[in-house]
Order: sequence, then structure tokens, then C-alpha cells
Amino acid sequence: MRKKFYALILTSALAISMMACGGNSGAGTTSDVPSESDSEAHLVEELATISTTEASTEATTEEYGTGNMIKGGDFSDGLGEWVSYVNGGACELLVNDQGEMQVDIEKIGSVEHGVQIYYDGFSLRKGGIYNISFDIHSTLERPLEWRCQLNGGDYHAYAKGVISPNSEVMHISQEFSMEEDTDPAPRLCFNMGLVADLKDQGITELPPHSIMIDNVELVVVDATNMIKDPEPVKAPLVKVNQVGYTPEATKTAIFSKLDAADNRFMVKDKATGDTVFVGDIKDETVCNDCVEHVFYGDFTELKTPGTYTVMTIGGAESYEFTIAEDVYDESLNAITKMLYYQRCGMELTSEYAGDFAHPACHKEEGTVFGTDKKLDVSGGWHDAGDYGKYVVAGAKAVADIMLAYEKRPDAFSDASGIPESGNGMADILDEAKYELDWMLKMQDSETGGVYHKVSGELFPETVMPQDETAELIICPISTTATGDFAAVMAMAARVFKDVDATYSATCLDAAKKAYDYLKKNGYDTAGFSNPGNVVTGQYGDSTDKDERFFAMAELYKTTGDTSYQDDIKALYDDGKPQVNALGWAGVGGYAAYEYLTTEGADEGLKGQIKEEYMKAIDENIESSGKSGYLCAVTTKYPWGSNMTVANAGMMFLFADEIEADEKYGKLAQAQLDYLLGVNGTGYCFVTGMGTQYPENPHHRPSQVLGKAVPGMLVGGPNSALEDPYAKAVLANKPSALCYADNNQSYSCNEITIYWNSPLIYLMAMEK
Ligand code: 9MR
Ligand code: ZN
Repeated sequence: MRKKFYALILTSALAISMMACGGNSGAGTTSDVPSESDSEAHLVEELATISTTEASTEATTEEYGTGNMIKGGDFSDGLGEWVSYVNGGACELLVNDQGEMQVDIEKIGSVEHGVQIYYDGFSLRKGGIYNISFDIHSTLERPLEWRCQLNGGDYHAYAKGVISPNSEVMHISQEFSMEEDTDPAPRLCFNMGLVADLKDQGITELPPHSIMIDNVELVVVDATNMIKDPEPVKAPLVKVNQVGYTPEATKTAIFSKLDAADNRFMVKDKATGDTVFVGDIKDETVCNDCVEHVFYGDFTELKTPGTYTVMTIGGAESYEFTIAEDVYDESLNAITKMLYYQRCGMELTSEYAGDFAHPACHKEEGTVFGTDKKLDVSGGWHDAGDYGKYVVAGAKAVADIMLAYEKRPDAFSDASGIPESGNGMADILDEAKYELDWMLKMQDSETGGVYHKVSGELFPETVMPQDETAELIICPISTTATGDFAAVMAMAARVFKDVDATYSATCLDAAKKAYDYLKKNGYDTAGFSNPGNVVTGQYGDSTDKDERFFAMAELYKTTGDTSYQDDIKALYDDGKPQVNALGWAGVGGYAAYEYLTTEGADEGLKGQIKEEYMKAIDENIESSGKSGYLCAVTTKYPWGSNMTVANAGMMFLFADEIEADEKYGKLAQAQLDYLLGVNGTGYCFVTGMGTQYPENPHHRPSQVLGKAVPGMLVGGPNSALEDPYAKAVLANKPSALCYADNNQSYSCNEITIYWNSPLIYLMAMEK
């Protein structure tokens, strides 16, 4: 806090360009307000729990608080939640001896947010009148912009102003009304880059300078017309798989918040209203992850095809679901077609992509980081909601779909509605080939090593893929990418052998070249890190041992050459790799499964690997028992927890092949059920599927077009709250309920190719 007199300047006396959406900007004010309160934490809590009555939607100042919504806005305790962000600029952020926040700007960059200072962690409610105020001065007189804005998508402002601070302290105070829908997680920011006023003057650069900000306050001036928060999305009290079940499947409904008398359930036929099955509700279990008591109802015996709901005597009812032989046909098609929508480097025509058609993207050559070398690395799938292409992530995705085809070729058709449909090869293999072709371009022709990834330096804005035009940077070779590459190419050599022998040979050759690179280059213990100013998906790893194991196991399975088995033995002599994961980082689960299912493999080594693998399976069984909803994630839900669940399903099915036991099939089914609706949130986590599904995924094409691409599995609950939106609306929620269907929440509502792929595997096996 700067304790010093300052020039009191009324905003109306300044040339402030002020915008409050809807044009309803209030007059300037300098009124005093209480400077400190715990209102924000209170608001967030309320937001999560408040229930609105039908009659009243109006809020009051008492309800929605008074006091400064910007915690630590006087910087007496340091920077607190204030953060600097650069996009082409350069700056340092600190609290100076005067107790002000100080931004030392070296370079302003070439966009308004080239240098940006921001604060998240407050809310703006529709109809509320707010006042923002702060003190500011600068060692250089220059224009800059303050904004209260949407924190995602087009980042449009709810209120903003342009000011030109100079060496004298200026007090800014501006009232505005929130005209748009309540935003529980907006961003207050100062754009200190190349703002429009500089551009207009033909200025492109500024000398180094410092800007000082203090006493930032945002208060509610009038809550008379504030709209109460909408009721949070409610989960039904009876959860079922919203897509449905095959007739022979295990069928479990999970019930919550029932009273003791509510101990029987009925399955009702939607068409006739008849009760077709009656069962007991039993096995009350405490679900710590959702903080509730749950109960189970088994209706496996109901095998008659139809569309049903599950009801309790007390009147609780599930969403509808289907029992049919072909229940997963359409959905398997949809989750596979998601990969087609992620294709890069080719036009998606409306014939196949409908509303999501777009011209070819990312066609230009990439530049190998730190060199002038240009390479064609077009093709492949965009990783996720962003447009980066990352080898280890792509390898997991393509491995899953090839394994699914290898195990259940009859589950996939050649008529799913992609350009290659009808070419005589299953569409899933056409899709795999699209990614493999790109991966082949990522292999260095000289050394056989594989470049880790290709993307722009920064994540793109919320634009269509063809509108991301930043230079493509090819990041250095990594042994994790090279190991995964060798593995999936060897797998492809096997899977494509009977359908395209030439391609199979190409893949095997590439796999061997990559493997040579691995042999020549020792273990990587540091892992890949983004070089230079690259900030896109890092996909780092703490060890490349499991990737090496994966490569050896696939090469051994495909070729039968025992030298690869010798290499596995040598690897084990160096300390065993982890075999408990099927991810983009841990791939030892694939390696173990492949080795254990290779005929003629060494029995002694098999015994050792099997023991390790089954230990991992037991851990998953234990987790499934602990989580009330029978999923293999419990207590903490990581980023992409839905992948952990889907992977566990795959691992159970692998276990069944290694040591047949009917419990594994049931456990795998429970993972699928969880993803499709049997979870605490009540969501079927795939866009466009079931009854309650994500409508606002963090996925740029869906965001730009205002409509979600169908068939995408979102990341799901993430109890680590790793984005501002999640922090704002999910604080204090039970871990399994840390999920929000909002496109700003990239840490729980993004989509990726490698979250869909294990779901493809699971669904194909259940089909
Ligand atoms: O899936 C990744 C998750 O496991 C990590 O915790 C997270 C943060 O590093 O990154 C996720 O991957 C993202 C990637 O970095 C960029 N593309 C989108 C991915 C999904 O969010
Ligand atoms: Zn692209």
C-alpha cells in the first residue's frame, strides 16, 4: 500500500474510453468503500450451494456481499494472486519499496496483451452495479487498457477503459453495470502491450519503463437488480449408463440420498409404462469422493431389448437407457469419428464433417527448433482442444485403436462415414494410418530419432484450425517419442500385415530405425522440456525406460526375433520398468500385456512381469472398491481422470486375457458405465451422447462454431482445480464432483485424442 497523497482524478474528467456491455455505463465515482472482506470465498461457496426458489430471482446486496472483491489489492502482503503473462513482450512483476505492484516492461510485443497483468478469483453478477478503482503511475507516459473480461473464448470485455498514466499518481474510479449473464470467473487485467492507441499513433515499440499500480478495489455499488445465481446442474438420484447395455451385460444402477424405506426399485418400459423388473436396493456404502451414501441395484437379469428407466418407490428416477444387441453401434461410430474431426492438414468437407467442415489447416512446413531446417510435418490429428501435434500423445491414441481392431476386428465397419469408407479396409485402420503417416514424417531421416512434437510457440487463440497461422516449431528429438514411435510402428507392421503388406513393411523398417537410435542413445533421465519460448503441451516424462520396454515388446511380438527379448532381460537387469500405466507418460502396461501375450516368450521373465502387472490390477480393484461409483480412481481425481478410468477398463480386459476371470469383465463394464453416466456428477461424459452430456467443451472448433463436435470424451473431474474457472466454481467440492461443463475449464472440460482412444477400446470390447 502506497501511503502518499495523490492527484485525485475523477474518471469523468479523463479521456477514458469506457465500455460496459449494453452501453449502460455508470457515472464515475470516488465513494469510499470497505477495503477488505472475506466476501469472495463466501460467494464462491454460495455459488456452489445456493438454491433458487421459483418465485424470486432477485439478489440483494446483503446476500452477495460488500467489500473489496480483489483480495490483497493493496499489495501489503505481496503480489498475492496477481500474475504476469507475456505474448511476445517481456516484463518483470514485483512489489516495490513503496508497497505498490510494479511492472518493469522490457518489451511490449506486438499485440495488446503482449504484456498483461491479471487477477482472477471474483465474480460479476448480471444486473449488479460495480465500481472499480485503482491508483496508477508510470515512468513513461503511455496508454494502456484495464479490462474486466470473459476469461476464455473471445475474451470480450464486460467493462474496460483506456488510460494514459504518467509520473503523477492517478486515481481511476469507474462504475459499470454487468449486463451479461453472471460470470463466476471473470478476469481483471491490465493490457500493457501494443494497445490500439499506440498503434493508431504508428508506434510499434516503447523504451523500457515501469508501471506502478496500487489500491485496486472492485465493489458492489448496488445489488438491487442483481440476478440470483442459477441453480447448479443437478445429478439424478438414480444413475445408469445413459447409452445402455447389451443384453448379457452386468447392469448396476447406483442410488443416492434415499431414506431407509426406499429399498426397492423398478425398471419401467418407456413405451408401455409397464414395470418389467423389480429388485432390491442394497449394500449402503459411504462414497467419500462424492460425500454421500450410495446404494446398488442389480438388474442384470433383465435382458429384453427396449428403452427403460429405473425408479424407486420414493419416486427417484434415472435417465432413460436402452438394452439392445447393437446398443453401442452408433456410439462407437461417434467416438471413432471424433478422430476424423481432429484431422489436420486436409479439408474436412461438409459431406463428412457437416457443420464442422473447414479448409485444410497447418499445411506449411515446420522449422526444426534452433535450426533453419524446414520439414513437411503435415497431417495427423490435432491433439485436443488446441492444435498441437505431440508424438507421445498420438502414440497412445493410435496404439489403443490398433489394439482394439486387432482384438475385435468385427466391431469396426468400413462404412462409418469418413472419406475412406468403402475402400475395403476398416475405417478404424484408415484413421490409424492417417496418424501413422504423420508420425513417419516426424522421424529424422538421418538418425531415426523422432521429433517430440510440432506446434506454434503459444497456444492459439480461440480460432478455427485454418486460422492458426503462427510459425510451426518442430521440437527436438526425445527418446520417449522415439520409443513410443518404434513401438506403434512395430504394432502397425503386425496389424496392417494382411491388409496392406507394403505399408506394414514401411512401418517395420521405421520401427527398426527408431530402435537403433534408442540403442545408440542412453537412458534419458531428465525428460523432454519445452525449448526456448515454446509453451504448448510439454508431455514430459521422468523416465524413458517404459517406452524402451514398449518398443522391445512390440518388436519382439511382431518379428519373433529373440534379440529383442534379450534386450528386455537386460533392461530388467538395470531395474524393472513400471508396468502400471497406459498413458502418454507411462506405457509399461502396454509392454507388459504385449510380452505376456507373445507366444514362446520366456516363462521365467513372463512370471516376473505378470506378477508386477497383477499387482497394478489389484491396486485398481482396490480403488474401484473404495470409490462409491466403482471406478478405479479414488480420493484424488487428476487432470484427465476419465482417461485413468478408461485405461483401468482396458487394463482389466488385458488381465482377463492374461489370466481369465469373469470379475475382470465386470470391472471393465463398471468403468464404461462410469464414463457414460454412473458417476457422482450424473453426466454421460461424451458430447452429444445419452441425456445429460457436456455442451461446452474446451475445444476450439466447437467454441468458434458455437456447437460441440459430437463423440468427444471430456477430461472429467479434476480435484486439483487447475484452471481459473475450476478454482472459482469448484472450490470446496468433493473430489469426484470437481467438474464443470464450461469451455473455460480446460483442466476438466477439454477433450483429447488419447482420452477417446481407450474409450474406443472399451466400447469395442463390450459391443
Ligand atoms: O493430458 C495432459 C494432462 O495429463 C496434464 O496434467 C496437463 C498439464 O500438463 O496437460 C494435459 O495435456 C494437454 C496438453 O498439454 C496440450 N493439449 C491439451 C492437453 C489436454 O488438456
Ligand atoms: Zn491443423
